[in-house]
Amino acid sequence: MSLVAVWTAEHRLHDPDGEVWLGVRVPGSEVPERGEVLRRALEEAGVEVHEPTPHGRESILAVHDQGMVSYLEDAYRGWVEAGYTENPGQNRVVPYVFPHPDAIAEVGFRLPASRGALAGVYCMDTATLIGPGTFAAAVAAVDCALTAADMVLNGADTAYAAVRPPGHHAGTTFFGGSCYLNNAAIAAQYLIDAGAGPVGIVDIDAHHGNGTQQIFYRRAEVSYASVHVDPDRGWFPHFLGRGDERGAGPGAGANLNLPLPPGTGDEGWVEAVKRAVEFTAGRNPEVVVVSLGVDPGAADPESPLRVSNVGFAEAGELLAGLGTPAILVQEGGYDLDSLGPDVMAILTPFRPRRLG
Ligand code: SP5
Ligand code: ZN
Repeated sequence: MSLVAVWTAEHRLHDPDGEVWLGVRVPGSEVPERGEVLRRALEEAGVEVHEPTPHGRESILAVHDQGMVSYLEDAYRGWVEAGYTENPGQNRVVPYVFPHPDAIAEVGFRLPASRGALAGVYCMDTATLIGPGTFAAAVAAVDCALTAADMVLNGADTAYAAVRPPGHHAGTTFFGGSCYLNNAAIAAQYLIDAGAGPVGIVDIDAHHGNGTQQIFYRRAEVSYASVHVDPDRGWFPHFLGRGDERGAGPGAGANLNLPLPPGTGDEGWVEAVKRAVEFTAGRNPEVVVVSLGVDPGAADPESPLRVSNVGFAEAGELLAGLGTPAILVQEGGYDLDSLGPDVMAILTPFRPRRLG
Protein backbone atom coordinates (compact mmCIF):
# COMPACT_ATOMS: atom_id res chain seq x y z
CA MET A 1 0.00 0.00 0.00
CA SER A 2 1.18 3.51 -0.77
CA LEU A 3 -0.17 6.83 0.42
CA VAL A 4 0.62 10.17 -1.19
CA ALA A 5 -0.89 13.59 -0.61
CA VAL A 6 -1.51 16.68 -2.74
CA TRP A 7 -1.57 20.19 -1.28
CA THR A 8 -1.19 23.74 -2.55
CA ALA A 9 -0.44 27.06 -0.89
CA GLU A 10 -3.00 28.59 -3.28
CA HIS A 11 -5.73 27.66 -0.79
CA ARG A 12 -4.60 30.85 1.01
CA LEU A 13 -6.10 32.92 -1.81
CA HIS A 14 -9.55 32.08 -0.42
CA ASP A 15 -10.49 33.98 2.72
CA PRO A 16 -14.28 33.97 3.08
CA ASP A 17 -13.89 36.46 5.96
CA GLY A 18 -16.90 35.07 7.81
CA GLU A 19 -20.39 34.16 6.77
CA VAL A 20 -23.84 35.72 6.88
CA TRP A 21 -25.90 33.57 9.20
CA LEU A 22 -29.53 34.48 9.91
CA GLY A 23 -28.79 37.86 8.38
CA VAL A 24 -25.82 38.60 10.63
CA ARG A 25 -22.15 38.63 9.57
CA VAL A 26 -20.44 36.17 11.94
CA PRO A 27 -16.97 34.64 11.99
CA GLY A 28 -16.90 31.56 9.76
CA SER A 29 -15.30 28.21 10.48
CA GLU A 30 -13.85 27.50 7.03
CA VAL A 31 -10.71 29.56 7.72
CA PRO A 32 -7.37 29.63 5.85
CA GLU A 33 -5.58 28.24 8.91
CA ARG A 34 -7.29 24.89 8.18
CA GLY A 35 -5.07 24.43 5.14
CA GLU A 36 -1.92 25.11 7.16
CA VAL A 37 -3.01 22.66 9.87
CA LEU A 38 -3.50 19.93 7.25
CA ARG A 39 -0.08 20.60 5.71
CA ARG A 40 1.65 20.42 9.11
CA ALA A 41 -0.15 17.19 10.05
CA LEU A 42 1.02 15.52 6.82
CA GLU A 43 4.60 16.70 7.30
CA GLU A 44 4.72 15.58 10.91
CA ALA A 45 3.42 12.16 9.89
CA GLY A 46 6.07 11.91 7.15
CA VAL A 47 3.55 11.67 4.31
CA GLU A 48 4.92 12.62 0.87
CA VAL A 49 3.25 15.89 -0.19
CA HIS A 50 3.07 16.86 -3.88
CA GLU A 51 2.06 20.04 -5.70
CA PRO A 52 -0.98 19.79 -7.99
CA THR A 53 -0.66 19.95 -11.76
CA PRO A 54 -3.07 22.33 -13.56
CA HIS A 55 -5.87 20.47 -15.36
CA GLY A 56 -7.75 23.30 -17.06
CA ARG A 57 -11.50 23.82 -17.25
CA GLU A 58 -12.67 20.75 -19.12
CA SER A 59 -12.98 18.45 -16.10
CA ILE A 60 -14.78 21.15 -14.12
CA LEU A 61 -17.27 21.70 -16.95
CA ALA A 62 -17.90 17.94 -17.15
CA VAL A 63 -19.70 18.39 -13.81
CA HIS A 64 -20.66 22.05 -13.40
CA ASP A 65 -22.75 24.40 -15.53
CA GLN A 66 -20.69 26.78 -17.66
CA GLY A 67 -22.80 29.72 -16.49
CA MET A 68 -22.08 29.00 -12.85
CA VAL A 69 -18.36 28.57 -13.41
CA SER A 70 -18.15 31.83 -15.40
CA TYR A 71 -20.15 33.56 -12.67
CA LEU A 72 -17.81 32.33 -9.94
CA GLU A 73 -14.81 33.50 -11.92
CA ASP A 74 -16.22 36.98 -12.42
CA ALA A 75 -18.34 37.44 -9.27
CA TYR A 76 -15.95 39.43 -7.13
CA ARG A 77 -14.83 41.74 -9.95
CA GLY A 78 -18.47 42.44 -10.82
CA TRP A 79 -19.30 43.09 -7.18
CA VAL A 80 -16.54 45.68 -6.82
CA GLU A 81 -17.46 47.27 -10.15
CA ALA A 82 -21.08 47.59 -8.99
CA GLY A 83 -19.79 49.58 -6.02
CA TYR A 84 -21.05 47.30 -3.26
CA THR A 85 -17.72 47.35 -1.41
CA GLU A 86 -18.37 51.10 -0.93
CA ASN A 87 -22.17 51.16 -0.65
CA PRO A 88 -23.43 49.36 1.41
CA GLY A 89 -19.82 48.52 2.35
CA GLN A 90 -19.89 44.77 1.81
CA ASN A 91 -16.40 43.38 1.13
CA ARG A 92 -17.59 39.94 0.00
CA VAL A 93 -20.13 38.76 -2.57
CA VAL A 94 -23.27 37.66 -0.72
CA PRO A 95 -26.85 37.26 -1.97
CA TYR A 96 -29.93 39.03 -0.68
CA VAL A 97 -32.59 37.73 -3.09
CA PHE A 98 -33.17 34.30 -4.63
CA PRO A 99 -35.21 33.14 -7.66
CA HIS A 100 -37.79 31.10 -5.75
CA PRO A 101 -38.89 28.22 -8.02
CA ASP A 102 -42.61 29.04 -7.64
CA ALA A 103 -42.09 32.75 -8.25
CA ILE A 104 -40.61 32.17 -11.69
CA ALA A 105 -42.47 28.98 -12.63
CA GLU A 106 -44.94 30.56 -15.07
CA VAL A 107 -42.40 32.52 -17.10
CA GLY A 108 -39.21 30.58 -16.54
CA PHE A 109 -35.85 31.76 -15.35
CA ARG A 110 -34.17 34.81 -16.85
CA LEU A 111 -30.93 36.36 -15.60
CA PRO A 112 -31.33 39.55 -13.53
CA ALA A 113 -29.65 42.80 -14.57
CA SER A 114 -28.34 43.64 -11.08
CA ARG A 115 -25.03 42.17 -9.84
CA GLY A 116 -26.54 42.08 -6.35
CA ALA A 117 -29.44 39.95 -7.58
CA LEU A 118 -27.07 37.77 -9.62
CA ALA A 119 -25.42 36.75 -6.32
CA GLY A 120 -28.57 34.75 -5.49
CA VAL A 121 -28.86 32.93 -8.81
CA TYR A 122 -26.29 30.19 -8.26
CA CYS A 123 -25.75 30.37 -4.50
CA MET A 124 -28.07 28.40 -2.23
CA ASP A 125 -27.29 30.19 1.04
CA THR A 126 -25.83 33.38 2.51
CA ALA A 127 -22.94 31.62 4.24
CA THR A 128 -20.66 31.08 1.24
CA LEU A 129 -18.98 34.39 0.61
CA ILE A 130 -16.85 35.16 -2.43
CA GLY A 131 -13.67 37.22 -2.15
CA PRO A 132 -10.93 38.25 -4.58
CA GLY A 133 -9.11 34.89 -4.55
CA THR A 134 -12.01 32.51 -4.04
CA PHE A 135 -12.25 31.23 -7.61
CA ALA A 136 -8.49 30.73 -8.03
CA ALA A 137 -8.35 28.77 -4.76
CA ALA A 138 -11.40 26.68 -5.70
CA VAL A 139 -9.79 25.78 -9.05
CA ALA A 140 -6.52 24.93 -7.27
CA ALA A 141 -8.44 22.60 -4.95
CA VAL A 142 -9.97 20.87 -7.99
CA ASP A 143 -6.46 20.52 -9.44
CA CYS A 144 -5.34 18.83 -6.21
CA ALA A 145 -8.22 16.34 -6.39
CA LEU A 146 -7.52 15.65 -10.08
CA THR A 147 -3.80 15.21 -9.38
CA ALA A 148 -4.72 12.71 -6.67
CA ALA A 149 -6.90 10.93 -9.25
CA ASP A 150 -3.94 10.87 -11.68
CA MET A 151 -1.76 9.28 -9.01
CA VAL A 152 -4.27 6.48 -8.51
CA LEU A 153 -4.67 6.06 -12.28
CA ASN A 154 -0.87 5.73 -12.41
CA GLY A 155 -0.80 2.97 -9.82
CA ALA A 156 -0.81 4.56 -6.37
CA ASP A 157 -3.05 2.71 -3.91
CA THR A 158 -4.20 5.83 -2.11
CA ALA A 159 -3.95 9.56 -2.73
CA TYR A 160 -5.20 12.25 -0.36
CA ALA A 161 -6.12 15.74 -1.58
CA ALA A 162 -5.65 18.05 1.42
CA VAL A 163 -7.81 20.83 0.05
CA ARG A 164 -9.88 23.84 0.92
CA PRO A 165 -12.37 25.21 0.04
CA PRO A 166 -14.39 21.99 0.36
CA GLY A 167 -16.79 20.86 -2.36
CA HIS A 168 -19.56 18.41 -1.54
CA HIS A 169 -22.40 20.96 -1.22
CA ALA A 170 -21.80 22.26 -4.77
CA GLY A 171 -24.03 20.78 -7.48
CA THR A 172 -24.37 21.14 -11.23
CA THR A 173 -25.78 24.69 -11.18
CA PHE A 174 -25.48 25.73 -7.53
CA PHE A 175 -22.95 26.22 -4.76
CA GLY A 176 -23.12 26.82 -1.01
CA GLY A 177 -22.19 25.43 2.39
CA SER A 178 -18.64 26.86 2.14
CA CYS A 179 -18.25 24.98 -1.19
CA TYR A 180 -17.82 26.41 -4.71
CA LEU A 181 -16.63 23.59 -6.99
CA ASN A 182 -17.24 19.95 -6.10
CA ASN A 183 -13.70 18.57 -5.87
CA ALA A 184 -14.75 14.98 -5.12
CA ALA A 185 -17.45 14.84 -7.82
CA ILE A 186 -15.14 16.33 -10.44
CA ALA A 187 -12.51 13.72 -9.54
CA ALA A 188 -15.10 10.92 -9.70
CA GLN A 189 -16.26 12.04 -13.16
CA TYR A 190 -12.62 12.34 -14.27
CA LEU A 191 -11.97 8.75 -13.17
CA ILE A 192 -15.04 7.58 -15.10
CA ASP A 193 -13.92 9.49 -18.20
CA ALA A 194 -10.44 7.94 -17.88
CA GLY A 195 -12.09 4.52 -18.11
CA ALA A 196 -11.35 3.57 -14.51
CA GLY A 197 -14.70 1.78 -14.19
CA PRO A 198 -17.46 2.24 -11.62
CA VAL A 199 -16.73 4.71 -8.82
CA GLY A 200 -18.05 4.50 -5.27
CA ILE A 201 -18.23 7.75 -3.30
CA VAL A 202 -18.35 7.48 0.48
CA ASP A 203 -19.05 10.78 2.26
CA ILE A 204 -18.29 10.84 5.99
CA ASP A 205 -18.51 14.62 6.43
CA ALA A 206 -20.96 15.53 9.20
CA HIS A 207 -23.24 17.20 6.66
CA HIS A 208 -25.08 15.57 3.79
CA GLY A 209 -23.26 16.14 0.49
CA ASN A 210 -26.31 17.42 -1.34
CA GLY A 211 -24.23 18.62 -4.28
CA THR A 212 -22.57 15.28 -4.89
CA GLN A 213 -25.91 13.51 -4.49
CA GLN A 214 -27.55 15.80 -7.06
CA ILE A 215 -24.74 15.40 -9.60
CA PHE A 216 -24.90 11.61 -9.62
CA TYR A 217 -28.55 11.01 -8.62
CA ARG A 218 -29.51 9.50 -11.98
CA ARG A 219 -26.24 7.73 -12.64
CA ALA A 220 -25.63 4.02 -12.11
CA GLU A 221 -21.84 4.00 -12.50
CA VAL A 222 -21.20 6.37 -9.60
CA SER A 223 -22.71 5.37 -6.26
CA TYR A 224 -23.03 7.79 -3.37
CA ALA A 225 -23.25 6.78 0.29
CA SER A 226 -23.35 9.44 3.00
CA VAL A 227 -23.27 9.32 6.80
CA HIS A 228 -24.40 12.64 8.29
CA VAL A 229 -26.39 14.40 10.96
CA ASP A 230 -30.11 14.12 10.29
CA PRO A 231 -31.40 17.20 8.43
CA ASP A 232 -34.82 16.48 9.94
CA ARG A 233 -33.31 17.24 13.34
CA GLY A 234 -32.54 20.75 12.16
CA TRP A 235 -29.14 20.50 10.51
CA PHE A 236 -27.56 21.82 7.31
CA PRO A 237 -28.20 21.35 4.38
CA HIS A 238 -31.77 21.14 5.75
CA PHE A 239 -33.59 20.26 2.51
CA LEU A 240 -31.70 17.13 1.46
CA GLY A 241 -30.12 14.08 3.05
CA ARG A 242 -33.12 12.02 4.11
CA GLY A 243 -33.03 8.24 4.15
CA ASP A 244 -35.63 7.85 1.42
CA GLU A 245 -33.48 9.57 -1.24
CA ARG A 246 -32.26 6.50 -3.11
CA GLY A 247 -31.45 7.72 -6.63
CA ALA A 248 -33.63 7.87 -9.74
CA GLY A 249 -33.84 6.48 -13.25
CA PRO A 250 -30.72 4.44 -14.07
CA GLY A 251 -29.32 5.61 -10.70
CA ALA A 252 -32.21 4.13 -8.67
CA GLY A 253 -30.69 2.30 -5.72
CA ALA A 254 -27.23 3.84 -6.20
CA ASN A 255 -27.73 6.51 -3.51
CA LEU A 256 -27.68 5.75 0.22
CA ASN A 257 -28.28 8.30 2.97
CA LEU A 258 -27.67 7.34 6.59
CA PRO A 259 -28.87 10.25 8.73
CA LEU A 260 -27.92 10.07 12.42
CA PRO A 261 -29.38 11.87 15.42
CA PRO A 262 -27.45 14.72 17.06
CA GLY A 263 -25.20 13.36 19.80
CA THR A 264 -24.33 10.15 17.96
CA GLY A 265 -20.90 8.95 19.10
CA ASP A 266 -18.39 6.34 17.96
CA GLU A 267 -20.65 3.33 18.23
CA GLY A 268 -23.55 4.58 16.10
CA TRP A 269 -21.35 6.50 13.69
CA VAL A 270 -18.88 3.69 12.99
CA GLU A 271 -21.80 1.30 12.51
CA ALA A 272 -23.26 3.68 9.90
CA VAL A 273 -19.87 3.98 8.16
CA LYS A 274 -19.79 0.18 8.07
CA ARG A 275 -23.18 0.16 6.33
CA ALA A 276 -21.98 2.79 3.85
CA VAL A 277 -18.87 0.73 3.13
CA GLU A 278 -20.88 -2.49 2.70
CA PHE A 279 -23.32 -0.73 0.36
CA THR A 280 -20.38 0.63 -1.65
CA ALA A 281 -18.69 -2.79 -1.84
CA GLY A 282 -21.98 -4.17 -3.18
CA ARG A 283 -21.76 -1.77 -6.13
CA ASN A 284 -18.40 -3.33 -7.15
CA PRO A 285 -16.47 -0.09 -7.66
CA GLU A 286 -13.01 -0.09 -9.25
CA VAL A 287 -12.10 3.11 -7.39
CA VAL A 288 -13.41 4.68 -4.21
CA VAL A 289 -13.62 8.42 -3.60
CA VAL A 290 -13.92 9.40 0.05
CA SER A 291 -15.35 12.79 0.94
CA LEU A 292 -13.28 13.10 4.06
CA GLY A 293 -14.87 15.51 6.49
CA VAL A 294 -13.85 15.23 10.11
CA ASP A 295 -16.54 17.60 11.35
CA PRO A 296 -18.36 14.63 12.97
CA GLY A 297 -15.64 15.06 15.63
CA ALA A 298 -16.87 15.75 19.15
CA ALA A 299 -15.20 19.17 19.39
CA ASP A 300 -16.39 20.45 16.03
CA PRO A 301 -18.30 23.75 16.14
CA GLU A 302 -20.44 22.97 13.05
CA SER A 303 -21.88 19.57 13.97
CA PRO A 304 -23.53 17.87 16.97
CA LEU A 305 -22.04 14.44 16.24
CA ARG A 306 -19.63 13.19 18.89
CA VAL A 307 -17.03 11.03 17.14
CA SER A 308 -13.64 10.53 18.82
CA ASN A 309 -10.20 10.01 17.29
CA VAL A 310 -10.67 6.28 17.91
CA GLY A 311 -13.92 6.34 15.92
CA PHE A 312 -12.12 7.98 12.98
CA ALA A 313 -9.38 5.33 13.15
CA GLU A 314 -12.06 2.60 12.98
CA ALA A 315 -13.68 4.32 9.99
CA GLY A 316 -10.26 4.45 8.32
CA GLU A 317 -9.89 0.68 8.79
CA LEU A 318 -13.32 0.07 7.27
CA LEU A 319 -12.65 2.34 4.28
CA ALA A 320 -9.17 0.91 3.65
CA GLY A 321 -10.76 -2.55 3.94
CA LEU A 322 -12.63 -1.92 0.68
CA GLY A 323 -9.31 -2.85 -0.88
CA THR A 324 -9.79 -0.74 -4.00
CA PRO A 325 -7.57 2.18 -5.01
CA ALA A 326 -8.87 5.24 -3.19
CA ILE A 327 -8.69 8.97 -3.39
CA LEU A 328 -9.63 10.88 -0.28
CA VAL A 329 -10.70 14.49 -0.65
CA GLN A 330 -10.87 16.84 2.32
CA GLU A 331 -14.29 18.33 3.07
CA GLY A 332 -15.15 19.85 6.48
CA GLY A 333 -13.49 19.66 9.90
CA TYR A 334 -13.36 22.95 11.77
CA ASP A 335 -11.86 22.32 15.18
CA LEU A 336 -8.27 23.32 14.52
CA ASP A 337 -6.86 21.15 17.33
CA SER A 338 -8.47 17.87 16.25
CA LEU A 339 -8.43 18.45 12.47
CA GLY A 340 -4.89 17.07 11.95
CA PRO A 341 -5.09 14.09 14.32
CA ASP A 342 -8.56 13.07 13.06
CA VAL A 343 -7.52 13.21 9.39
CA MET A 344 -4.38 11.18 10.18
CA ALA A 345 -6.51 8.61 12.04
CA ILE A 346 -8.51 8.04 8.83
CA LEU A 347 -5.39 7.97 6.63
CA THR A 348 -3.19 5.73 8.80
CA PRO A 349 -4.82 2.43 7.77
CA PHE A 350 -4.08 3.42 4.15
CA ARG A 351 -0.34 3.87 4.87
CA PRO A 352 2.34 1.31 4.02
CA ARG A 353 2.32 -1.40 6.63
CA ARG A 354 5.61 -1.89 8.41
CA LEU A 355 6.97 -5.39 8.64
CA GLY A 356 7.43 -6.96 12.06
C1 SP5 B 1 -18.21 21.41 3.88
C2 SP5 B 1 -19.01 21.65 5.10
O1 SP5 B 1 -18.77 21.02 6.13
N1 SP5 B 1 -19.95 22.59 5.05
C3 SP5 B 1 -20.81 22.78 6.17
C4 SP5 B 1 -21.39 24.12 6.17
C5 SP5 B 1 -22.38 24.27 7.27
N2 SP5 B 1 -22.69 25.64 7.42
C6 SP5 B 1 -23.84 25.89 8.19
C7 SP5 B 1 -23.95 27.36 8.39
C8 SP5 B 1 -24.85 27.74 9.53
C9 SP5 B 1 -24.21 27.53 10.85
N3 SP5 B 1 -23.18 28.46 11.14
C10 SP5 B 1 -23.28 28.96 12.47
C11 SP5 B 1 -22.03 29.67 12.85
C12 SP5 B 1 -22.28 30.45 14.14
N4 SP5 B 1 -21.92 29.71 15.29
ZN1 ZN C 1 -19.51 19.34 6.89
